[in-house]
Order: sequence, then C-alpha cells, then structure tokens
Amino acid sequence: MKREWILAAALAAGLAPVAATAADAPARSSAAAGLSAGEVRKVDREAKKVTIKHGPIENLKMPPMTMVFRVKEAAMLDGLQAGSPVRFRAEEAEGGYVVTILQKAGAK
Ligand SMILES: [Cu+2]
Repeated sequence: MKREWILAAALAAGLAPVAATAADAPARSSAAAGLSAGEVRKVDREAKKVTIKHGPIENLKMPPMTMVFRVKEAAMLDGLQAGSPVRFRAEEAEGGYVVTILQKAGAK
C-alpha cells in the first residue's frame, strides 16, 4: 500500500515537470510578445532584405547569429540603418525567413 503510493507520487513528480516545461516555453516567448532582439547590420530596400545580428529567436529555435532576412514590405525598413537596435518577429517561409514585425528598439 505504502509502496504503491510512493510509486504514484514519484510518477506524478516525474511527469509533472516535463509537462510544465513543454507548456512553459511558448508562454515565455509570448510574454515578450514573441519578439526577438537584434541590431541591423545592413538594409537592402530594393531587395526587401535586412541583415540582422540577432539574439535567440524562440519561435524558430534559432541561436544568436548574424543573418539575412526577407521583409514582408520594403516600407518596414524605413528609418532603419546599420546599427539600429530592433525588435522583430521572424517566421519560416519557403526559401528562408521572413520578418513580419520590425520595430525600432529604444536606445540601449
Ligand atoms: Cu538566425
């Protein structure tokens, strides 16, 4: 009797944290509105591309790096230049990654 109770408790203790972790991950990124931090390295308005040195991108499970993104609209690049701190949302699309939200971040 007692042994069964301990087994059940151990199972519950073992399973609960796993379930909580899986549920927590999306909650944490949406807490930050799903935006990632970065710094613009290059703006190519004509090609609708922007190079961003970015921090971790949780929704794409991407570690920090510098890379080129396509942007949905060239107008999203208005007011941005190399060195601009930004917050952005990127989504995986055919043939690469597309920035769907791009905001100039406050002074660091
Ligand atoms: Cu990247």
